[in-house]
Amino acid sequence: MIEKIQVFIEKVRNAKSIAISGHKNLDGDALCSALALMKIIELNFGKKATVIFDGNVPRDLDKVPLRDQAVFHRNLPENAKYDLYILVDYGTRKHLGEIEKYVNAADFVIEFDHHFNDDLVGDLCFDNEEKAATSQIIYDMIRVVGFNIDQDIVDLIMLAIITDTGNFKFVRNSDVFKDAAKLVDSGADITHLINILNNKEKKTVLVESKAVSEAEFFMKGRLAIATIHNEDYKKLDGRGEIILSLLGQIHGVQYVVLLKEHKENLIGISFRSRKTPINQIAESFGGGGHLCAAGAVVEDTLQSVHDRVINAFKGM
Ligand SMILES: [Mn+2]
Repeated sequence: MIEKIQVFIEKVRNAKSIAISGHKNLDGDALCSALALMKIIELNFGKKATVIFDGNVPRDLDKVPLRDQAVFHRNLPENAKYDLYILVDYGTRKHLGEIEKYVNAADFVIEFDHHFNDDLVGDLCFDNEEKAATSQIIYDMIRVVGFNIDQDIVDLIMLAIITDTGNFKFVRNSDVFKDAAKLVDSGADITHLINILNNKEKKTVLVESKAVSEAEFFMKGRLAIATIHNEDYKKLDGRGEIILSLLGQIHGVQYVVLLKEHKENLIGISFRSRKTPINQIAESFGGGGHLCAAGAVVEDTLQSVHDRVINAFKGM
């Protein structure tokens, strides 16, 4: 870790221009880890790194500290080039979207990530799949080096943990709580930070609640399927995580599926399971993911995908 951090410090110190990005369609961990790193570089190296994103930033992240510093890639100056590129929480190369060309053009790439990836993009990699959030890897580095931090950095690291653990529901080890305890001691106010995230548009919440109230139930109530038609999909803003979570709270429901009609004949499917792995079902639709939380995008009609999903669960 120390040797790698020394390389990190040297590369940041010598870079003339630095960019930082997460995966396309940012989530809380990707955005907040990127902004935290930007502020660390500013405070400790006196340099301005540019946070660049592709895709959408959900409205619930609008009020996170320094949000206005993140630049949509199309708003960059023409011929923008960065000699040092830092990737955070990016997943795999195919999740980079349009920023991949800037990453490829950089002289050196550093990555911080907690996703499984067998094709690392970085020349210097701080990857740890055990971490609940990428921001925890950055927090480790802060403490090893003794980097100066401020309230924004503390809040951003905690926000990344809060969002990636679903408000601490998906915590896998005590590491998260140790980091969270230190962040609270450093001034992070969890109630305030969760309130920052309560910032969705009304139309989004109405679409989410409609999908829940119109959900269908199969296999004696063990399988719930919610559907979002294209006209509502535009109002969704994000992945509809709360639809899956609400249906999963119902007594007896073991599996929840959310069908999202991105456009005609292009259907996003999210699969959730309480216990039995469903990643193979996602794979049978050309997708993948974690054992109990997976997804796919399928070129087919909504009705056909709906029927294929019910078939895929037969015998479960
Ligand atoms: Mn993450």
